[in-house]
Amino acid sequence: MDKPASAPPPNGPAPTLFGRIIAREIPSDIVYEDDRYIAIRDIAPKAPIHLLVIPKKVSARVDEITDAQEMGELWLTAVKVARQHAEDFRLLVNCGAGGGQVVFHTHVHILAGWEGDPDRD
Ligand code: DGP
Repeated sequence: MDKPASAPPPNGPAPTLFGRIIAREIPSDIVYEDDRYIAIRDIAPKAPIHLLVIPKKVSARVDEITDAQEMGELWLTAVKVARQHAEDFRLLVNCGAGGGQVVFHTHVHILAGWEGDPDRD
């Protein structure tokens, strides 16, 4: 009998780029890891310190996370990792292509390390 068109592929959904980094299939500079999150250095840094905090539980975009505890834990982890690298920092999430998202596996950007005002010309 044919499977319905909506059935997932037999081996589950294809891993995301960040899923492949978590699985060590793609190398990255890992700065933090626990059983639920990983943090890596961004490959194209937009600040002297540019890290990405990535939940191991896959969601494509941050607005798919509807559980307050899960959302809170993501932000608490981002703050914890940020504080390991800088006293002052910026946390940023791009949500959807129109919001600048390129990798569709939820992640929080940590940007830091500027000398003085990051928005100064
Ligand atoms: P976003 O636009 O929010 O989806 O940000 C995706 C970020 O991921 C972007 O700043 C560049 C970074 N990135 C893309 N590919 C790789 C990679 O293979 N390794 C690492 N470390 N970062 C990557």
